[in-house]
Formats: sequence, C-alpha cells, structure tokens
Amino acid sequence: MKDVLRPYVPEYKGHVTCEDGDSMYLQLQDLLGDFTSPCVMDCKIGVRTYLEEELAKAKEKPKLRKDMYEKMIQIDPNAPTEEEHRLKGVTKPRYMVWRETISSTATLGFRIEGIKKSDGKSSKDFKTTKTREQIMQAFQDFTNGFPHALPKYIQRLKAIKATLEVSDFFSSHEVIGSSLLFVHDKTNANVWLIDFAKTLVLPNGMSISHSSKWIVGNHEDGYLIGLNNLISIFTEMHET
Ligand code: 4IP
Ligand code: ADP
Ligand code: MN
Repeated sequence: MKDVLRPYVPEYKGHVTCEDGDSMYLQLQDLLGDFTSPCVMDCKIGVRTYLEEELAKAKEKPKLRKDMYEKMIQIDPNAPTEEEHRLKGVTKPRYMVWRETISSTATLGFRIEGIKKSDGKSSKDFKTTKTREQIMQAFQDFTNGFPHALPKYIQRLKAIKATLEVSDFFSSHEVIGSSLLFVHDKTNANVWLIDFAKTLVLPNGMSISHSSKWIVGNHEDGYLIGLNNLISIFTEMHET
C-alpha cells in the first residue's frame, strides 16, 4: 500500500482472525465490485512458476507427488519418463517445468490460467495454449463483443509497465506465480496485479532485471518478458 504500485493492486483492508482463533485471512478490495456481469481472465506472469527454494528442497530430498503425476498423465500419458511411470510420481519442479513448457510460460513469459465470460461460463482449459496465435485466439474470444476493452487494456498494461520500472517493491522482490487479472464489462476494462503468495523479498539487497534469463541462483522471474509480450499481443490485435 506504500509503494507506487498501489493503484494497480487490490486495496488491503486488514487482517481478519477466524473464529477458531488459529487462522487468519487478508481482506482485500473486491476488484469486480464496480462491474456488471464482468468477463474475467487470470494470466500467470513470469517464465518460472516455482520458488528456487522448492527446487533446492526437491534436489536435497526428492519428494514424489502422486497428484502431480496424475495431473500430468491426464494431459499427456506419454509425458512421464519410464521411471516416473514406474514410481507413479514426479517432483514438484519437474511438474511445474513441464507445465511451463506445454503452455506459453516458458516462451512468452505468461500463460492463461482461466477465463470467465459475462454469461457465467468459465474455462480453465488452457494448459496447452502455447503459441502466440493460440493466445491471440483466446484473447479474441475473451474480448469479442467488447471493442472498448482492447485499447483500455493496452493503456493500463503500459501504465503498469511504467510503474513497475520505478517501483522499489518490484526491484526488491522476485514475483513468482503472480497474476494479472483482466476484468471488463459493457463499459469498462481494467487490469490489476494479484496473488503475491510467492512474491519474496530478494536476499541481501540483491536486485533483478525481471527480464533476463533465469539461471539457478539468480532469482530472475521473467515478469517483464510476460508483460511485454502481453502488450505486444494486445497491440497487434488492436491494429488488425
Ligand atoms: C498447481 O498446478 C498450481 O501451479 C498452483 O499454483 C501450485 O501452488 C500447486 O502446487 C500446483 O499443483 P496446476 O495449476 O497444474 O493444478 P497457483 O495456486 O498459483 O495456481 P503454489 O502454492 O505452488 O503456487 P502445490 O504444491 O500447492 O500442489
Ligand atoms: P490462488 O491462485 O492461490 O488460488 P489468487 O489470489 O490468484 O489465489 O486468486 C484466485 C482467483 O480469485 C483469481 O484468479 C481471481 O479470479 C480471484 N481474485 C483474487 N483476488 C481478487 C480480488 N481482490 N477481487 C476479485 N477477485 C479476486
Ligand atoms: Mn493464483
């Protein structure tokens, strides 16, 4: 709330303690509050979707995730190696990297997680939406019938980019698994940064570019790679 990014995130309304006395949750502004029958899209930003610490843990003590193996074979029965088939499990980084490469995350620095249209129909069926053309098709479908949305989205994404470039919060944090939430209705369109569960302060005063290649230990997240590609794709759609 103290950073220049404040206008681009939901307002923090404090912590609430649950009746059990043990758990707490954050209260945040409802970003859909000012919309009527909104269309909503969640895009997960960045080229990496897991923490370096999760990678270190998996290397030290590989824990096999049966649930992730199951999710993997549901999409592609040939994705696991022979050994993974035998063990009926994969490590978390193995699953997360696989998800990154079958989607647009690894190449474009973002992926579509889900879309809800104004009629209430929603889809999370974007796990293999990978190419620029496939993404553009999905964005076209999302904004179809709402011509004012494209220029508003482009303008807002550019403002987000300009603000990220001067944000102390952004330069001092790695932003993993965070999303941009796109919302439009008949009259309005807006984008916000959400989901900071895996946004961590960088170790000892370190700073990252958010745009150079990630190698183990450099903490780069590729956030600006994804944002630049989003701006480029929306701009191309608007011009054609
Ligand atoms: C999910 O995979 C998402 O990547 C989750 O991220 C992630 O939670 C889950 O890890 C992983 O299983 P699918 O989307 O393929 O189901 P998000 O919550 O942002 O959607 P984390 O907490 O790592 O981001 P596990 O370890 O929670 O299962
Ligand atoms: P997680 O990914 O851990 O489930 P998120 O913070 O990404 O948690 O929230 C999940 C979904 O909830 C988002 O995709 C979005 O649709 C919705 N959401 C999150 N925060 C808000 C908010 N402040 N206002 C309205 N909807 C929100
Ligand atoms: Mn999320």
